Amino acid sequence: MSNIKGFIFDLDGVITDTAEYHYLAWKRLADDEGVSFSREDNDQLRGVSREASLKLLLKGKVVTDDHFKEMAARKNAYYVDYIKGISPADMLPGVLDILKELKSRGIKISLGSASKNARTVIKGLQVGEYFDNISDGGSVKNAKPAPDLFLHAAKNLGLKPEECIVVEDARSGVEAGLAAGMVVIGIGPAERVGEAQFRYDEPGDIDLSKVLG
Ligand code: B16
Ligand code: MG
Repeated sequence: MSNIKGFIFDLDGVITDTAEYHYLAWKRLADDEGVSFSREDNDQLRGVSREASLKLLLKGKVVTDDHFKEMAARKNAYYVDYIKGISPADMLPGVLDILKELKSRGIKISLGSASKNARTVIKGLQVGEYFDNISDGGSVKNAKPAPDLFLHAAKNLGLKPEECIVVEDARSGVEAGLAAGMVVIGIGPAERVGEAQFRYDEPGDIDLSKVLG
């Protein structure tokens, strides 16, 4: 894999674990609306955009466009409140060392997150200096599993897709990376990310020597 010149990291589940805050915010909205919502339901929303998540949460319940938009905004307001306290201590173990090693190897780094709050989270984690580019929920129209977000990231790094490795914890993200023609490192169980060329249980387990050759 010596042709690799860039890494594109997903955010939630790879750099930090914001899934718990997404859960608390969706749960609060579901309680407001009298809709049932469990942790298992939340796991289906991993890597899924805000609007697509809300559709899944509503489980077919019919609502007006205005009510839908208001609910999406309300969930986000709850979420933004939860992530106010994010600090460097919220980095997943070992990830900072990986970012440092990639930098020392001269490899470019991008974020490739579905979240429109990605910049706020990166700022809270205080790791902005490691990123040559941030592609987030506002960068492209088609969300994962479409390849658009990762192609946007590669283009902004000035690299070809085949020169990039994507690190993803969501099934939709692994599909997006593969559809973009990139090498994918899946984080999590094989049932979820087994389609990726490499798989590790935790992001800190990534063996860069093995992946980069
Ligand atoms: P927002 P990722 C994703 O982040 C989350 O996994 C997913 O739960 C969330 O709905 C999505 O971002 C959109 O987030 O509402 O903040 O725009 O894994 O792509 O970094
Ligand atoms: Mg993720």
